[in-house]
Amino acid sequence: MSHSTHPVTDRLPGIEAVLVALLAGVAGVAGSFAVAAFTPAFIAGPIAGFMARTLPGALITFSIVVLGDLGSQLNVLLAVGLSTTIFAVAALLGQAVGQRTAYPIAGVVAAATTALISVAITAAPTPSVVAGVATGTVVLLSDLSQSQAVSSHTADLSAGRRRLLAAVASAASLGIGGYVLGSQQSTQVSPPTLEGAQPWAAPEIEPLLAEAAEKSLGVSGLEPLVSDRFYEVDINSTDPTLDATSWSLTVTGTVDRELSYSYEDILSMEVDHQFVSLRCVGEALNGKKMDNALWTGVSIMDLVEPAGLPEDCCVMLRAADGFYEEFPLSALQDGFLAVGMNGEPLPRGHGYPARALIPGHWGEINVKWLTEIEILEEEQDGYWEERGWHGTGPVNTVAKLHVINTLDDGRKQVGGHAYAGVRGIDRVEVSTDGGDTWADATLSEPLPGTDVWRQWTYTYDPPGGEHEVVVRATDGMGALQPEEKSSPFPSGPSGWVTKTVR
Ligand SMILES: Nc1nc2c(c(=O)[nH]1)N[C@H]1C(S)=C(S)[C@@H](COP(=O)(O)O)O[C@H]1N2
Ligand SMILES: [Mo]
Repeated sequence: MSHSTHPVTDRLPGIEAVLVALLAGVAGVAGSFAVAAFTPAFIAGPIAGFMARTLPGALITFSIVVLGDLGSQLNVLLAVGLSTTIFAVAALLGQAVGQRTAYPIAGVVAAATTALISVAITAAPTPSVVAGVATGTVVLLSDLSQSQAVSSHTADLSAGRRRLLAAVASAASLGIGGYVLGSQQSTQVSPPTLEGAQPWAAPEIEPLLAEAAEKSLGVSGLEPLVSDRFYEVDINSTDPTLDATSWSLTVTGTVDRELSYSYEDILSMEVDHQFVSLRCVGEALNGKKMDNALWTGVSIMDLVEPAGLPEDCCVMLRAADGFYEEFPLSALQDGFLAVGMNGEPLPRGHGYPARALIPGHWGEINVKWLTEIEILEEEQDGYWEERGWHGTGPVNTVAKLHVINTLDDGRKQVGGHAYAGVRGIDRVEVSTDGGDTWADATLSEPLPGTDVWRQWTYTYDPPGGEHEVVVRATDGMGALQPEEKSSPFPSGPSGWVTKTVR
């Protein structure tokens, strides 16, 4: 094969070169995914994060409030597209250099450039090298097949076709292979085995989980009191992968002395197991970003008090993913540092190795992947407050309507969860006539804990035809949930949930 026979007429970047480059880019992204899966080492991870951090707050708010989960999916899709384009530029560069020399180095240049760009963005060598090899392979194979076509005196058109076909075939197989490999990877991190320290496996856990199962109402389709699928909300589309053995939690700022705790330090402290519910300030009124779990952890005050605290003001919690949230020092009093969830080490998606739980407050200050507790003398904005949200305060009272069943006898059964943070839930009422008349719903028996949701259910004979079901909760202070509807932005959704039932 002789590369000197490259058609010199092929001006770059012709449509064909661009297509080959894009295919090579697809293979490169798949190669990165094959090794990194959905971790920050995946090329699209940091790019999606960068976009989420730098796009205008109004656009992000629109995405959260109007698009919901679709918004973050679009962001990931956009990041994958951008990553493909970036690798395609590397492939184009390879082709351009390859054309100007007598040596078959297009693939090598494409591979090296891709790997370099990837490592600069992700700081992860292995997935970057694999991405480079995948990109380079597509460029190399398309290059080879073209020179073969040319040297076998095939017509120019056919040479171009063969080149493109080789790129399609190699990119498709590398792409599918990479996707399958990446999807099969477990991205859960297992904690280091520390002798005698597995507080999430304590004997108290099983009975508590059993209690939650028993107290859950037997309403078909209603999530039990300990959520099957706990929602996740993150500023990044890939979760950090922290190594607990090198992780530490520091107490800094205006303290008498700064402190640092290792994972082992925390696991050897006195632990407690608490049911705590979380709800995201940015969720829809009847959304599903409200859940409950049994958490294992230690008191945050036990960690910060030895540092010597000032009289007042604030605390900033900082995390390994670049997230930070600030709130009054007083809210830290009942703060809990969780290392376990439902009898398991804290899952990566929920903050492994450790997260804060601040009872009664919106989800956002329950900082995951916690690395620093900074004591402040003056107020500062947190990540979401810089973007216009007011999500550091106590949650709004809500009764959700998630289940509408028709029973065998023709009656309707409705149900959901009610939550009011540390105020607790005392009562849930249901109206089946659009709010004219009200009846009490049945509530699940309360679980131990100060910040736990309850389930409610109500069964009734449906009036003929369409009717309006309305639900409202009364908190433990006797306050009725306000009727007036408000958007999640900026301080959380409120209003009575209403649904038309047929
Ligand atoms: N480090 C970090 N902590 C975080 C977030 C984040 O993006 N990064 N999201 C917050 C938000 S907005 C919410 S609602 C809760 C959600 O916790 P979950 O994902 O465990 O349900 O985590 C909070 N803690
Ligand atoms: Mo949130």
